[in-house]
Amino acid sequence: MLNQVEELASKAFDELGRVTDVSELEVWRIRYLGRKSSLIQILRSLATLPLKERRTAGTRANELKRALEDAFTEKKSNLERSLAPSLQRESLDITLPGQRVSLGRLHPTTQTLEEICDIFSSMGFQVVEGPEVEWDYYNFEALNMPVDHPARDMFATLWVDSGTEAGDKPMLLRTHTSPVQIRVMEKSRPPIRIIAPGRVYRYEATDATHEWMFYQVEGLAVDKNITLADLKGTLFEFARRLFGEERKCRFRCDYFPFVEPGVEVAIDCLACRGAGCRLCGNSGWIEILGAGMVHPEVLRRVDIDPEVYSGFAFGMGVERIPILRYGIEDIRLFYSNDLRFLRQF
Ligand code: FA5
Repeated sequence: MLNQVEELASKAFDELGRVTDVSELEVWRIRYLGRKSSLIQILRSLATLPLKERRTAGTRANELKRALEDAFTEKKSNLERSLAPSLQRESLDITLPGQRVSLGRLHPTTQTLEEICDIFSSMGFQVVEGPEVEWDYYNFEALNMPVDHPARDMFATLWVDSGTEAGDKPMLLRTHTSPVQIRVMEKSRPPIRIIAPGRVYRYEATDATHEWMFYQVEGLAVDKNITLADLKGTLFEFARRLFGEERKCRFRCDYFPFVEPGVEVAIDCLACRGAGCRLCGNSGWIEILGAGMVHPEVLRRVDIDPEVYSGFAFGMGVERIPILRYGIEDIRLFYSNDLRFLRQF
């Protein structure tokens, strides 16, 4: 028993010498002084020893316990003392005022897109997306604009691959969100009610109301008995919710090969209240979208029978909405990364 106590003593002091922080010291304390430690087991088993041996072993074990306790206390205060300066150095002054975190904000286009999507979602339209790099087939051909159709000139195109090599399919940056109509109708059957927000690209000179990259939101509804009155009702309700009751909305005939009849919708210019200014090109109106009844040829191409089903579609320019609302003088401000402009929204 005595040998066991001596062995334990040398191991414990040896290990204590290697302890470098308070958490290691706590592990050491549990190992050598804790309730389940060998030393406490030895003290408990003393009663089973013959009297003589009990005395010598007991005295030595109790001495060791005291010595270990003293060594523990001393080591603890040494460690705490060596820690004090670094704790003081690292301490926080919680009375100091904090550093202001500057808040970012959503781009005005993103804010408008969210608003548009909320309005149409509440009318039962589902939000879907399509690719920005698109095949000629979806951007033009399936929309009733075969190769050499003059209406292709309405959409000055940025080509990715003109498809001149044999077997190559022409590929482009989509010039409008209307190709999403075809992608949706290829995959689903009526009733269909979707909107498709996204970027579009045009190879055209920029001015106060025209960018070469801008956002559109496409809308499409196909079902039995859909009429132009449904299109008007939907767009008037949209304009009323977005711009308020007092805004004026103008429907005029327009031509798009993928709708029949086609219309153009404009809102009275908020900057000049219809009197005419630079922003509205002195017309008093700003055109925000093109629309119409889906052409029977387009429905036929995606195997939807135009004798049974009809539909309306629209494509709206997103930036023109904040332009109208806030009287922004130039669309080019949106993507020129001038924080003084962007921070106003
Ligand atoms: C189209 O793009 C058709 N796809 C719209 C459509 C969809 C018609 C479904 C019928 C049925 P348009 O080229 O007119 O049409 O563009 C639609 C809207 O996008 C315009 O009313 C205008 O608000 C906006 N827009 C057009 N060109 C520009 C441009 N360069 N910069 C900013 N906005 C533009």
